Amino acid sequence: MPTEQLHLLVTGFEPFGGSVVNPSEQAAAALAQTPPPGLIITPAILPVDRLQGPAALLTALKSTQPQVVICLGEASRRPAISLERVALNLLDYRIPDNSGQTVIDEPVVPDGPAAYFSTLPLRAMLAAMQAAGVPAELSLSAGDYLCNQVMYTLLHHLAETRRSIPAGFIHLPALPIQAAATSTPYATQSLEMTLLGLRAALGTLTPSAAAAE
Ligand code: PCA
Repeated sequence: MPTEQLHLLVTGFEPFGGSVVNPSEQAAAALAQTPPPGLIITPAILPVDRLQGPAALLTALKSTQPQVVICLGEASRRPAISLERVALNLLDYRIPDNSGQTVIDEPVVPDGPAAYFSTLPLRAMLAAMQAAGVPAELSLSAGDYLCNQVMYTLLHHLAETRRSIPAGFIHLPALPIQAAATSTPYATQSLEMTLLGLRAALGTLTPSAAAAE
């Protein structure tokens, strides 16, 4: 008997801020290559560009028509996987994007709602990651850079198109090789540990979790 499979879009970002790797790019590719049982994962790597990043997300969303969307990004210097609760309608880039563009105190969507909540099962995902022995936490906000912009764009698009599928953003710690490249090392997480956590989190998604669409 064929078993029902859940289609996920999992996005990552290209490297940024002078780094040559991004854990989110590697994690999205690895998850798509070896997905947890019952899941079919389409990966998409987004440019760290204020216009092209959100546009690439919307293109991937339209072409894959997923039942769940999980966007991944790097939050270097955070010691644990962060399940983002809120996307703010605010851009205030602390560093330029990869095209050299900076945005200060602008909305993601003019006249859009102030914020959107993640619709992923965050508490269940947190519990699953911690049970797997992976450092993880809930995080109030995805910040005010590209990751927040993509999370807001995602949730705004789904709201505007009246699609109530589980969707949200997860920030990942930097990889050890990134801290090794600096003279002031900081807490990191190996890709293996990150993937263990993400696989546990994805295991909380069942076809019934996405049936609300
Ligand atoms: N992290 C950045 C943008 C790209 C990424 O991986 C952020 O936290 O906004």
